[in-house]
Amino acid sequence: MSNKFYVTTPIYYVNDIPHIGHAYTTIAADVLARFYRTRGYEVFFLTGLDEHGQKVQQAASKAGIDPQTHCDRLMPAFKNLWATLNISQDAFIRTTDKSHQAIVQRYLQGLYDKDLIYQAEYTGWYCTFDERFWTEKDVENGQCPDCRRPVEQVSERNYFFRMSRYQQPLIDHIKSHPGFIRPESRRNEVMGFLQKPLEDLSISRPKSRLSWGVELPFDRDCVTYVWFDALVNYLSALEYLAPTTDALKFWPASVHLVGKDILTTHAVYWSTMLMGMERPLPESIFAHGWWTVDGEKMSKSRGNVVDPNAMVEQFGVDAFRYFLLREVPFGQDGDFSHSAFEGRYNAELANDLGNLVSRSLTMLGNFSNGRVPTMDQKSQTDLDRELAKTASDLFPAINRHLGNLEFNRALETIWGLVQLANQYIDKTAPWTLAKDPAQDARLKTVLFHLAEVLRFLTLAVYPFIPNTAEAMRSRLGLTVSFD
Ligand code: ME8
Repeated sequence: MSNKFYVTTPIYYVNDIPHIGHAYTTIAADVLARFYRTRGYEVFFLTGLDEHGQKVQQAASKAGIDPQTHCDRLMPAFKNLWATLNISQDAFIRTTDKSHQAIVQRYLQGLYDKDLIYQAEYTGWYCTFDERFWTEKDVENGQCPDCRRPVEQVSERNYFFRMSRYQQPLIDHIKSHPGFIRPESRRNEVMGFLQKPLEDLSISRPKSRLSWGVELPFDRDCVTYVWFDALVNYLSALEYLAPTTDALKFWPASVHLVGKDILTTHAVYWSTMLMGMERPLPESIFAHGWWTVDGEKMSKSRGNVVDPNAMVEQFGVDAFRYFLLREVPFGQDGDFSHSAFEGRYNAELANDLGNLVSRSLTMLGNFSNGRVPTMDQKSQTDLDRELAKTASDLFPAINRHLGNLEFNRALETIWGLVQLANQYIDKTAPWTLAKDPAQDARLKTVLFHLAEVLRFLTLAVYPFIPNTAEAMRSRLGLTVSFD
């Protein structure tokens, strides 16, 4: 089989319209999917919606409609945004899909039959917002340690997944697979978390408290915990949404992209669930950082939520994609501000790249009738060799950086070539060469090198800014294929 690459985003809660944070993860996944497709990999790129659970049920009841209608109404906001942002997902999963629910139930039954799920009375501190119990030692001043909202004591019959059994195997796995949790700082965090005894995981909710979920196949009075339902999407989609019947070959996933807020659920819950389900663990889980806006936490109440649609309307989709991945190293927190956005837009997209393309095309048009001339070896100089060498080093560097999910470094390297090419034009001054017929061979060589660099750049920028790459391709009359 050819090389395969399976990338996922979290499935987003349909409790509100998507914002910059959702767009960020999804754009990053799209860049990887496009990049690996151009390299001939068989790619499966999955995104979708997490439609069950308390948050969605609450949002629906606030809107005064039933949860399914609520999900159906909000779903297009996500799908349309992904179309606007040029997201090339291969499948879009909704956890209310009947097939997904049946698969979740199959896994639940399988674990239950193996006695990996058991029933017990549970009393604990419950955070409604986070939909999870906390133990006595976690709770401080009656508050949830995660969201700081008040918690309440709840006692109920519950089903538990024997997560504790997998504590040591998980520690061993993380130790023997250095790339499993990335970046390294996050890996250390998870290892720290695993220093404390790992408890069994409550995977059920009584319908009396929460009815909006997948029913437990072995107890009709309960639905499953939303995270059990949600995490299974990464496997269930391969069974019923992939275009090929042998899509399970994509498992284990190459990389699950997640925000740092949901690393534990992926690195610990999902990994131990997979161990119980006797499936291999994903090759990698990468936790990226969070965006603040003008230095502040983004929130509805502050009124500073960045709407990706508005940004695209103002600056175009490629500028938005470019900024998000260029501004902040993936894995670190970052700040979004209009001034930083406009700064990069003007300097790097309009000035550096835009000027390079238009100057080069104008000169190719004026001095070479719009044709790429043949270069003359004898008239080559060190300037040409430096440019050609930088161009040929570009793809190995992008490959390395994207392998490490260093989107910003990949872009930095590409823009290094853009800037070098602009300097090359300034130094070689083709407009002066064109005035002297004795310099004809030299002029041809310079124009040849410029056209070559534009060809390289068209391919290099494609995963990040596909519309721009398409425009460059057609303006250059290139026949290169991106897929
Ligand atoms: O957690 N900056 O869904 P969710 C960067 N349904 N990224 C952000 C962000 C911010 N300010 N805010 C949100 C869930 N995100 C679950 C996931 S997966 C099996 C289930 C991004 O709608 C980031 O990717 O709350 C984060 O992990 C995701 O949105 C959470 O989206």
